[in-house]
Amino acid sequence: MRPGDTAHGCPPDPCDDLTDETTYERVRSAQAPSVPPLSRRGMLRLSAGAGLGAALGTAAAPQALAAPAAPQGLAAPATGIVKPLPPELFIPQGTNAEMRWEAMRGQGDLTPVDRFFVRNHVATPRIDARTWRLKLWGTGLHGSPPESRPVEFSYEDLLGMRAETITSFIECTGNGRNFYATQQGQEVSGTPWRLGGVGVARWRGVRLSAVLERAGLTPRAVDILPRGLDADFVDKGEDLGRVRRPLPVAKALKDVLLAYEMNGAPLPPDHGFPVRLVVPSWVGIANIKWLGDIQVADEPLFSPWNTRYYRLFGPGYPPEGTAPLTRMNVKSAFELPWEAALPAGHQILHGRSWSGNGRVRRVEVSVDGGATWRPARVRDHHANPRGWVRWEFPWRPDAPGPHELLARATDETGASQPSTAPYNTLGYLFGAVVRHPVTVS
Ligand SMILES: Nc1nc2c(c(=O)[nH]1)N[C@H]1C(S)=C(S)[C@@H](COP(=O)(O)O)O[C@H]1N2
Ligand SMILES: [Mo]
Repeated sequence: MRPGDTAHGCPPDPCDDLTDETTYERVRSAQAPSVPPLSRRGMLRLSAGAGLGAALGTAAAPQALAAPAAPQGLAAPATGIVKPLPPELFIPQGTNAEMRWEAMRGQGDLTPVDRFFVRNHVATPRIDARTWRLKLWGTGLHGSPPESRPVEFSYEDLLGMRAETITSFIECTGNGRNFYATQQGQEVSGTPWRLGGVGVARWRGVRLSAVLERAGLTPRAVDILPRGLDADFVDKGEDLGRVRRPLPVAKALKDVLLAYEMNGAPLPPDHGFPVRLVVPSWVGIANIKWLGDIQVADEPLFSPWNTRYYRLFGPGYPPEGTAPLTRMNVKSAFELPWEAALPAGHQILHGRSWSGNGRVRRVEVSVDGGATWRPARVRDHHANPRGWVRWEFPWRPDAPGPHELLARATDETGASQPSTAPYNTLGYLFGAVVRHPVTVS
């Protein structure tokens, strides 16, 4: 199998590009006409790991795959996050940490690790790379009947394979969720991020396609299910098991990386050490951290992370939600504190824009509440399609007092930022223009 091959056991036409949302939706809804959150079918899929437990000769699959637990003494503070979270760089969000946008002011293209946002369902696990193994198993691999052993890769094995480097953003699907309430008066559930649930890093690692190929990917494989080694996620008393989210083989072969380095250093514990998935342009949840195993299947796979979460639910959507979300949308942010105090007189405003659809082509700024717009000066015109562009906008405030700064970007597909975002109960994909309050004195 090579990246770009389309033979995955289905006619080329609908399987051509499962990274295309419309195609993905069509193919997936044909395969699973109705998959309500945690349906019986989903439950059966969820228990499919038992086959691997048997393969490993152990009673329970999850334990069999778990890396050595962290010594309790090393446990991080209450957040479960290991790195320091200085208040000038981060806004605490429960088990997560949001980047303050003013922390990007004066930075280069990349988000330094010390300020990269953290989104953890549970605490950051401490994993020993010497004993860690990545296990691939399932019906989508050659010679991998349920009773056979998984194909294993050690950390050293991966370091010994051809390395590839990509610069890509990772963004939480709920980034901007706060504005459903504060700008649109709509109640949604989930972490109330403003815009700091995003970061751009240079990721180095091995192509997932190379590892799948070595493991014996068959043309019949359609979905893979990467799973983290962090503890089970419990949602309102219900144990949903370990964080795992299916990914179509077509995307897996296209541009997905098994990353072991971030910005030139080994992955930090909070960002997935020893190895995480980097799934460019897609919803943050696809980028599974602390990767332990990957199921490769010749049939569609389901987990709570593509059935009850990471779909759009609410009025106007089917009861089981939309198809699983894939690409992120267009967003823009000013490199300013929220409610910044700005001087009177001439100044340059700075910001960044990004899109899961590809390059940002144009950015406009409004300083009069959206009545008039003027183009910002985009600095990174040849920007890589998986990153963001930096832009500048000269401004001389007309009067002291409160102002709202608005920025809106348009990407290479023509997608732009509307003035309101379509409501969905879980508050995903807030892509509307954000009204950034500042006070001039
Ligand atoms: N194993 C595991 N992988 C995970 C998560 C998690 O909680 N556990 N969170 C996901 C979500 S929702 C996001 S947005 C990204 C965040 O990556 P970061 O913490 O490195 O910024 O990781 C994803 N991968
Ligand atoms: Mo996320």
